[in-house]
Amino acid sequence: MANIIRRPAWFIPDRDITPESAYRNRRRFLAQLGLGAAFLPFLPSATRAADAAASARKGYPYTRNNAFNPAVRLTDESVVTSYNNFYEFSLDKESVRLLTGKFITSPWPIEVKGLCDYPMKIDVDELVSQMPMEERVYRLRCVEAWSMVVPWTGFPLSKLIEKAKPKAEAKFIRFETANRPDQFPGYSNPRTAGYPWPYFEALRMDEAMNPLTLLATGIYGKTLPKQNGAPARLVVPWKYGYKSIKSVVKIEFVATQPKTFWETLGPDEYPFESNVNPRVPHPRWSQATERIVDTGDRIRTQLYNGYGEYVAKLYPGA
Ligand SMILES: Nc1nc2c(c(=O)[nH]1)N[C@H]1C(S)=C(S)[C@@H](COP(=O)(O)O)O[C@H]1N2
Ligand SMILES: [Mo]
Repeated sequence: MANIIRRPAWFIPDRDITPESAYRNRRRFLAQLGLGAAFLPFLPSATRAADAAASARKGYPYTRNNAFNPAVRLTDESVVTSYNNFYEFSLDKESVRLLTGKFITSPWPIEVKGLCDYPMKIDVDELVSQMPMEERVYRLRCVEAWSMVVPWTGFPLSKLIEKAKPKAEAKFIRFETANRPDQFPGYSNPRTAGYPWPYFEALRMDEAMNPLTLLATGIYGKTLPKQNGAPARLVVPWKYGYKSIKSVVKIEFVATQPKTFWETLGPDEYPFESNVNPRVPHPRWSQATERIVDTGDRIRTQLYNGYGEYVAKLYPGA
């Protein structure tokens, strides 16, 4: 199967990147990638070498699983990494990336706790080495009515849940983002200082176990940039983007439906379930169509963001 995958420009086969070849022999490494000398001036060389070494160390890129591919082109990587909602940094999407300098994402222990037989605290790198990593292309639909198509790298959240063995009483799963007042300028920005930090989200257990639900640690064949939720974030492609919580440090099994960050701020506008649905307008705007961020094209929004085949059964009577 791997042979028939059409590799995008950013796809680098594993065998071409080892930490040594990437670090010690950068020129030959870049030549192997087909990047000419003309490419070199665009980034500081230390950044290039360090990025390549870090990606290689973590085994990126992983093989793409084409089972869920939407029949649409990928959004440009430069747009996905520079147009971000991450209110811990800024309300302004294009500023987020520029404000992540102080954010430390390694080491990154993730705590799995609550109603389960095997609670654990595990570093994200260790988790990656234990989990079945793969790449998947999903649509991402923000409640603000824009959308992207992103190649994520990660593993099905169900695999981690199975390891923790939740008890029968565990009906929901709650997630929390890191709490870093000194690293998140949004905590002290007067417009967002009053928000109920740290960011928190939750899913029903059957939603969390659905094969589509990923814990992502990468995009475009590389580790996640900070602005996209490094080093690990949730991806729930049939729900509005705010359910896909970034920079997760805590995962907790609970018996009753937890509150979420956005539900706390606006229960009528951001309800717990928040499935993408073109027929249910947001109280202040229509959800019938969406704007593709890089092209500006407007397309019709699909029920469950086009993933009904996999998730409609979770919502009988909807
Ligand atoms: N911790 C945290 N997670 C978050 C957000 C946030 O502000 N903080 N924004 C959400 C929203 S509204 C969207 S649309 C997506 C955006 O993900 P992206 O920047 O990778 O496109 O992240 C979601 N996860
Ligand atoms: Mo969003």
